[in-house]
Amino acid sequence: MAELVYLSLGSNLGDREGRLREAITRLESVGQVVAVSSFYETEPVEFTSQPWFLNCAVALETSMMPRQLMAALLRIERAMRRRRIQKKGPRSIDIDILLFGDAIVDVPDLTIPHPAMHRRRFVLEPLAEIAPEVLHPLLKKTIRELREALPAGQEVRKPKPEPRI
Ligand code: PH2
Ligand code: MG
Ligand code: MG
Repeated sequence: MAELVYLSLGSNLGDREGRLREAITRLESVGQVVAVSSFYETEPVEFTSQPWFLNCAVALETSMMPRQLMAALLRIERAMRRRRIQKKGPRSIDIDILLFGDAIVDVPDLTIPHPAMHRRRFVLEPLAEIAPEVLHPLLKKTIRELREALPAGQEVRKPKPEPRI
């Protein structure tokens, strides 16, 4: 049975737009990409002394199980030569699982829903574009409600029209 999964993609090194597009293309081997948000120019948060990111959200239909999906996403990151040097630091590509249907998963190295998603404007702004009414299975609030509850700050700009893929 296929599940509808929401992912957050980010890049702040090199050709950021090209990286997001390449990752989205590679996701076609993991499932069916059913929606892609605009690409947002976002201020780095948590580890702040690094370049601005380009972030987007992707809806993916997949029949993989959560850990299998996680492994597939790590393989894409590796194929795209992501290097892990600084935790939360600059990266060529980052692909995070936000929601996996309404599953709740908490095993070593994998927590779903993503434990920081409701605090991050760079996640909620793109996600609200493609999934405003989707319910966070733990917080029982919609993505739109979570975005509206964010405190001011964390600059997010929407410069790019929706990518045609
Ligand atoms: N990812 C992080 C830490 N900080 N900031 C922005 N704007 N975008 C990101 O994707 C991001 C971040 C850790 O994965
Ligand atoms: Mg991340
Ligand atoms: Mg990650």
